[in-house]
Amino acid sequence: MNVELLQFRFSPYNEKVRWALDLKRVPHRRRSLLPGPHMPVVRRLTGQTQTPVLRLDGAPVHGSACIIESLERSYPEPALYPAASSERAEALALQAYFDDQVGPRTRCNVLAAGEAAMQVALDRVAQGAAATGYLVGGRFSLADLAAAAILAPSLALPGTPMARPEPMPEALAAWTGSWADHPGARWVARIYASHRPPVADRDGAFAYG
Ligand SMILES: N[C@@H](CCC(=O)N[C@@H](CS)C(=O)NCC(=O)O)C(=O)O
Repeated sequence: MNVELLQFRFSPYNEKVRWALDLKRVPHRRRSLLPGPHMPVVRRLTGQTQTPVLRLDGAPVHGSACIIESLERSYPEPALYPAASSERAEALALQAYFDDQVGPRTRCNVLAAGEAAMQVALDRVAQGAAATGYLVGGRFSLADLAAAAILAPSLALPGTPMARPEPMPEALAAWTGSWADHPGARWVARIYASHRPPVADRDGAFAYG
């Protein structure tokens, strides 16, 4: 398959898709777009303007959840969806919570709503993963990937594709620093360290083998 990702480099939704591509070792190209000038390019392909967009043999798919669903069909191994249907439903519901509730709110990290959403989300992962280390079914799944990627921009995660350039602006350093000791933040760092393949985050062709 000819696979091309149209992306923003620093974006949790794009990071979800990159993580899935890297985990499944899908040979692909990444095309980084500049916010603003990306609009006509993305609109022409998908009728809307959000990234990520994945072109699978030319056919564009948009929305990180839809893209990962397409990848799961075309590249089933390693599976990100749990095999049992009840666990799959749980993982998809957690992904929807992080994509639709947590991501948009924590983006406004200086506002009280952003802080409250971050607190609830970190508590939720800390509690959800307390028994087995994972959110669903005792093994790494879409739920862990989505939670970690969406929480990553609010945490300092040096050495990962979501690391922030240093030095961070003061307000951002204060925001990321304020969560550092939360068990949920430590869980995100552990998931990144043990399940995010360490590939270079750059444009161009990715060939695995
Ligand atoms: N629900 C979407 C959210 C995607 C999204 O918010 N993308 C942002 C970047 S983080 C974007 O491309 N914004 C530019 C625009 O809307 O024109 C997904 O899961 O892919």
